[in-house]
Amino acid sequence: MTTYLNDLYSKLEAAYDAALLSGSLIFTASETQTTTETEYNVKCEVCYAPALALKPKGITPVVESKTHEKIERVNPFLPHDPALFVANASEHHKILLNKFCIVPHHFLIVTKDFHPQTQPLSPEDLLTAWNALQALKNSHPDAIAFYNCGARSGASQPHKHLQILPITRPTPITNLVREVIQRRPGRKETRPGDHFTVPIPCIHHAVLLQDPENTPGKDAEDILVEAYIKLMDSMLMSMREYAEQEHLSEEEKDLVMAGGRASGLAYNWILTREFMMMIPRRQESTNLTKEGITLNINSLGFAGMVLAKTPEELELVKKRGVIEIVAETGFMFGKGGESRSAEEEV
Ligand code: B4P
Repeated sequence: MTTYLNDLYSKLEAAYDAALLSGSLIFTASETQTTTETEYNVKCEVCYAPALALKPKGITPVVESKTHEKIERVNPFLPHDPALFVANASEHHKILLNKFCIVPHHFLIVTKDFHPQTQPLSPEDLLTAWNALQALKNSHPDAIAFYNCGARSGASQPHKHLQILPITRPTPITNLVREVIQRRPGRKETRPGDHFTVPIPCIHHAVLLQDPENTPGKDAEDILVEAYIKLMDSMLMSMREYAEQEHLSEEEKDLVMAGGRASGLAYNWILTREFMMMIPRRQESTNLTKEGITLNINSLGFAGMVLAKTPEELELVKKRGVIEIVAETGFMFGKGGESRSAEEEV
């Protein structure tokens, strides 16, 4: 394995402690509540962090003169704040601490040069995320990597960055995947390399990853790239099928097909040491309620973890359930009559 990530956790701890002490990093305390979503056989999480409602949104006003005020977008990753730098992660990636974290040691894998967040992941991006998860496997075996790709994916920063949440418990999606792939009488065994889906009512695809140690002729990069291409193909095919449904309006078809063109594609991507998953996004936020409430959803939503910043948002998630509200930001099955193909049935 690459030497870039040697002692990753000790480096994260040292950088985190120093950044917290100096005020360069803002940790927001939160309260996590669990929802039991019996229809989907999963317990999900709502993380309630009211203080985050005050966080700046990536736009910094710069006063140009007394008469002209210019709003300028500042890239927080180029140049980065040295206090948030942890280590280089590869020749072309650096690790930065998430300045606004809820989970301690939450970090970002950022390209050293500017690349847009609308770009697909490169083989080196995939391998770097994988290597980081491997580097944490003793301290955080259930850590999760994610990428919010494109305009409707929940990304707030346009410079390419993957994120890793070093959590000590399996996320709801990891639990759901483990449940789905479990060998059971009457159920087809899911083997490494197989494609599968979980009971989430919107288009998504997942692949159970092969173990590079036990897969002759393939290294980790081959396995990751193969899985990524397989998921991308399946996702685009599902979106084309979705757009062909007769009951969809022309506007709706355009929206789906825009997603099918690389420039308009928005999706969430999740990686653990066990599986990779991709979920195309139809919209950035949940549908506006009549009370005027809407929640921004990023990849963590599809990991079964939603962030609520106001009591009203918390109430909405608890009332409707995480899976239901998250799914409406993707391309839902059932709503309007569309169905899964037989291959996708769990
Ligand atoms: P993006 O992909 O652009 O967006 P995001 O993760 O959805 O974060 P966003 O900024 O929209 O945060 P939100 O309030 O929804 O990622 C940008 C990343 O860069 C973020 O992690 C951001 O915090 C970080 N960042 C911004 N400025 C920075 C700087 N100057 N230096 C370094 N890093 C910087 O959510 C707030 C945080 O909570 C996010 O980190 C989010 O990932 C996390 N979160 C969301 N849901 C969660 C959940 N259920 N449980 C735990 N954490 C959760």
